Amino acid sequence: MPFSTVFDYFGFPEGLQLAPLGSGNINDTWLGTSVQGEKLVLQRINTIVFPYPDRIMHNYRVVLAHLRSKKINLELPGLLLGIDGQGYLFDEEGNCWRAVEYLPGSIAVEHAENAQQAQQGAAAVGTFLNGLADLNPQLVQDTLPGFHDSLSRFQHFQKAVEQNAAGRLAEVREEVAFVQKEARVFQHIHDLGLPLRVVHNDPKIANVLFDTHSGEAIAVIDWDTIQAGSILSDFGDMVRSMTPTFSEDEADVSKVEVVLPLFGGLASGFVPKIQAALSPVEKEYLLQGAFWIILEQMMRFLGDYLNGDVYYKVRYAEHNLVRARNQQALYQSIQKREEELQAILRRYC
Ligand code: GN1
Ligand code: MG
Repeated sequence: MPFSTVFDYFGFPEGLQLAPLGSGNINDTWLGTSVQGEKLVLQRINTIVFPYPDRIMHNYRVVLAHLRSKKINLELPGLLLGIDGQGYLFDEEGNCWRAVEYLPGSIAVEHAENAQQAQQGAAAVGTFLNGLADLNPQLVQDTLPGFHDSLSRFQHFQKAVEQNAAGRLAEVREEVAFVQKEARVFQHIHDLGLPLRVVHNDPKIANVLFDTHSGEAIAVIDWDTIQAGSILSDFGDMVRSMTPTFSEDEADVSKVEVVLPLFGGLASGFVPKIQAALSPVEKEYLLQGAFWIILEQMMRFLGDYLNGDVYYKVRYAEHNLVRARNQQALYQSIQKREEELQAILRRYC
């Protein structure tokens, strides 16, 4: 029974109750509540996706120390260090466990309910990234080498199409053709020669915690993907998750589109927090980050569907396909509104 090893390692009190928490697509998360009502977050890291937990922990410490030294206006949940001070444990079954502090009175959402929430969420991510803007990227390690290297991901996607491992190609030819046609976006991004920075790499709205009562965004969580990358991809992931009124799981694609007031909220929250740190090329091409990341996400879901659902957790057979079509609809709506979105962005940078 792995839990007893985990309990001993972290020194959890007897009687701690575990309940599933959150909606992560990769790791498993539980909320632990002690008999006295104290809470903590326990996670099982998917080591097929994250083969280097030691790097995750290294980055966590570096980022935590850096942000704490700045006294930024965000909660920064600490790690529980365990008996050896490493903060992670491989159990007898080869699973990797770690635990972090719980932030009381906080909730996560799957999409923005209104412009104010988008603004709050994006401002928190802006504050977070601005705090990291002067952190030397060489001080963090690649937890997921090539994570947003879309050119390489595209090669893998092409292989998945060729191999057709799950025999699903015939039903998704149109979606495959769409990705192949739009893939020039990846080359364009590559050719911009964007500055490398320490970024989050997964700042979707579900990774921002809001205060249950005031609705204020109080923390940016899920730091496993933090490594050197581009600010455009973080901007893109916010557009992806904060500007539609439905989550990536919505199957009715007619509902999935960029909502201009939500985009306005996002831009007005994010840009002022980070503007001073942005280079001219980043400012000019910020919106390209949305095309990049939404297409990349469509390709990742579709590729996983073709491969037989080996990467993302799925709740039903068509889940990855539904997500891919959802991302396609969002991408197309951003194409349609590009000029308006650019005009909104220009108001802030
Ligand atoms: C995964 O595990 P989670 O839900 O935080 C994925 C992200 C995707 C996201 C889509 C390591 O994040 O890249 O954008 O699903 N994380 C990894 O919701 O692949
Ligand atoms: Mg994540």
